[in-house]
Amino acid sequence: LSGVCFISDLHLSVNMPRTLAQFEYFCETIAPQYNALIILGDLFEYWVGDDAALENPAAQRVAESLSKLAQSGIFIGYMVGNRDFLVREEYTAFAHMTPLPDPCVITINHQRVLLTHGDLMCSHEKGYQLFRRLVHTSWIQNVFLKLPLSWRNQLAKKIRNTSKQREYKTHDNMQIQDIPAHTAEAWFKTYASRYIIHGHTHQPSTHLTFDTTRVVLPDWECENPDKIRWGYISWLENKDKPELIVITQ
Ligand code: OKV
Ligand code: MN
Repeated sequence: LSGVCFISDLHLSVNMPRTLAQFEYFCETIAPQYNALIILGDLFEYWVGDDAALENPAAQRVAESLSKLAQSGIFIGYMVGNRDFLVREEYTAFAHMTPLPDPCVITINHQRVLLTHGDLMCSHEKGYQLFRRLVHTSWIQNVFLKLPLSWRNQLAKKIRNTSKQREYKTHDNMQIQDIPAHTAEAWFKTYASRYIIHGHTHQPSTHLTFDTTRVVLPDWECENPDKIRWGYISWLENKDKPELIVITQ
């Protein structure tokens, strides 16, 4: 068995011990069956700078699991998401991951496959796209990263709480809307790809048209033993299409 596997939206933090344990299990038993593991963002629930990883046991355990995988010869690609976008080279190198830009095109079995976290395709989320442009501005990131860690932690917590309140006010359920069809179409065209693999929307599915396939990764949520959800996309070497695997209990 060989090929590539994809995961995203684990939203790991110290408050997610069971989801973290599930990720460690995944790294020990499933990922080793592939040549490459590609992480498509939101591996962590929040990130305020690579220096914070030193005092974050979850970030340390993730790095340990990934380093073991890398040492066994498995390529680990990592694209940041909308929550862990401040992960930089210091942490990716520490965890033996290779940073990937968002979006990027890879070739599998002579077919162009577009990889993206997915938030950039949420063109209908105007408020979010404004927030994204702000926090992706390099000088604003640099100012933020120069603040003392305790200030960054406090500021980030405030921003998360404000965002949560707003989401609860606007939607009764906290679901992220699916990608608009015309946006997906435009991305397929722009990148001349037959496949798009992404996460972010937490709505795992395979969307087929006559000439395109968009496969959406599941989020991971294993804290409640009666409501477990995790999964990955498996693209085996000799197969011409990917397979979405979602485990729920
Ligand atoms: C990540 C999201 C919190 C969504 C802040 C500049 C600024 C970076 C930051 C602070 C917040 C990331 C880094 C976090 C994502 C949220 C709330 C909603 C929808 C600044 C650069 F502007 F304050 F100077 N942040 N954190 N959200 O807690 O990880 O994606 S975070
Ligand atoms: Mn996301």
